[in-house]
Amino acid sequence: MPIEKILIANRGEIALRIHRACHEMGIKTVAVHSTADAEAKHVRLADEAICIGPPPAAQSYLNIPAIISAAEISHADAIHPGYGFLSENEKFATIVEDHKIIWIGPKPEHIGIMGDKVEAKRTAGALGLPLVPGSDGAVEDAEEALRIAETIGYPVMVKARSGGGGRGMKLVREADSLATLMSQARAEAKSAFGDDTVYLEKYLGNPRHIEFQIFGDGRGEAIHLGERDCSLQRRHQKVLEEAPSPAITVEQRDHMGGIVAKAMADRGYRGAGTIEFLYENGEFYFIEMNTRLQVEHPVTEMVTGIDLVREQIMIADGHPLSCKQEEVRFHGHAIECRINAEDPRSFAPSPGKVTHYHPAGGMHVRVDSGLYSGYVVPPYYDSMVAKLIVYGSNRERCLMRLRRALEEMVIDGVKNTIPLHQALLADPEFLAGEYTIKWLEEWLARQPEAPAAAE
Ligand code: MV4
Repeated sequence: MPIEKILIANRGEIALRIHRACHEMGIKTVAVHSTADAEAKHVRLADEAICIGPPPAAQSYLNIPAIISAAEISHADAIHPGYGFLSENEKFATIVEDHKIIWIGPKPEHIGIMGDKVEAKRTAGALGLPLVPGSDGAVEDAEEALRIAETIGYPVMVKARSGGGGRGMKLVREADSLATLMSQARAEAKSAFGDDTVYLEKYLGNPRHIEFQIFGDGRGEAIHLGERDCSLQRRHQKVLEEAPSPAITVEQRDHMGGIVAKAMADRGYRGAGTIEFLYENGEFYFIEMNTRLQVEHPVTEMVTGIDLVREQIMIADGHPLSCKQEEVRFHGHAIECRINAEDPRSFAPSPGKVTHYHPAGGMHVRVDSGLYSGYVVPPYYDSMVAKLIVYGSNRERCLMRLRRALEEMVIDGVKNTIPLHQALLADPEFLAGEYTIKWLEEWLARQPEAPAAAE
């Protein structure tokens, strides 16, 4: 029996994104929501909606028994976790499968391996991916760390095995501070993740963040859908993403893409995944792998024409990949702006009632958002409220269209980051594609007046 009903274990724009793919496939949807999200757009559109708890995510979107019960009661065939929340929780994936519910995601063991950054790095190395030079696995004590740092050279980074996304990292500039910073990193990792295991890497001073989208069928076939450049970020929160990367060539994409796809095929990886690299001086260095759909997946959809959520659902339902590598074609350029309900200058959250909402439209313009006029942005969750994704036949035309779309878009009643994106689009370095992971924070520091002045 094919999948007929999917429970969407998420909220906001991604819940709506998944709902849309389901209905295009003739699949019914079950929304699960907290009391704070009873009026959410995807809850209204879903075929069924079940309240699973109070506003705090720990009691609702992370509440495993409540979500499994909702799936049982509604007779959902499958669960799509979206991103964040339970999407990379090996235990949850295992419980879902134990209940004979289809898990729309990677094999639980692969979620586990990639969640352990030491194991992930070892696996990536064994599969032939280029690594950041560093310790071979966990580092036991300061003495060992000093020895390794001596051979790779300073500065080095101490990273937590259970970290990722920037949490639990320490930059060490010289031998004198290594022991102290390493025990600090251990203590912070222990309290944040309950795991004080750390490892060591050479510090890359000014890289770009480039990630490859891959899909596997779980039976030894895998393809890549090219890269995304996610270097524009502030405090580990991505602000804008683009595909392709302005920094790499078609040959580099084909080469690295081929390596990552082969690695995933060899592992029997199933579903969507993202392989993250730091890119510096023409070289790629693996840092981690995400075993989920990502926020920025639409830029890949725009340049490949492939619906990634549909692909996830098809694979989970036992179908082969929808195309072979040679059939994947890359066209033009796409950029996504993350629009947050935040002060565009201070980034302070700005929840509240959206009095007027007019999404941008027109050719090659996509807005993924659960907003509508009268919607109240709740204060309990991530502040991202919309994604504006724009396509152009090349980067320049994409930028022109993006400028036009930002001009058109109206979100009144809550402060938002549209003015930030407009200011970025006036910067010559950004327009030239010349930016690294450090660039945005430095740019923000030199902005004299609030871009919010335009509001
Ligand atoms: C690094 C690095 C420099 N050298 N590793 C941050 C998030 C986590 N995924 C890995 N991160 C980094 N690892 C070495 N050896 C710099 C970062 C980093 C970063 C990476 C990607 C995107 C944004 C970033 C912002 C600050 C630091």
